[in-house]
Amino acid sequence: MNERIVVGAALYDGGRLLAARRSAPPELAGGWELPGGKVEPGERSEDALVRELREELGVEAEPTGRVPGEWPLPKGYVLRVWTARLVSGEPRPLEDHDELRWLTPDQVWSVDWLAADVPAVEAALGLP
Ligand code: 9L3
Ligand code: MG
Repeated sequence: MNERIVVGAALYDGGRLLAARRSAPPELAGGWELPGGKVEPGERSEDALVRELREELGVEAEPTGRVPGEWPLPKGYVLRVWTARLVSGEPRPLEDHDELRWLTPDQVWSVDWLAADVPAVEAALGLP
């Protein structure tokens, strides 16, 4: 039985954190999240993170550290988060998102984060 792990990126650039608004599935649409997705069987978590950011945002990024903790998701998945930095490219909402926002520290709670992402974002604040 595979571990059900979803990886998310606290992608920081110049002290701002990237938030992505989901466009799918319908029950999550409109909610904001740390971009990322499911780890595939046999895949390393950091590799999954890099792959997801490439697919979803069209950027090359580098994980810089694990954010301590893990947070439950529906269907037995858990969310694990890494801080990350941009290596190249400018994020665009290519897949599953319809808006991206770079949030300054005072703007972090201005978006409606998905439930699981609230404690994950709290844990990631100040870590870059
Ligand atoms: N999820 C929650 N917060 C996140 C991410 C990346 C994902 N920061 C949830 C949404 C889906 C599931 O995990 O229910 C799988 O995510 P994806 O593969 O659809 O991005
Ligand atoms: Mg995803």
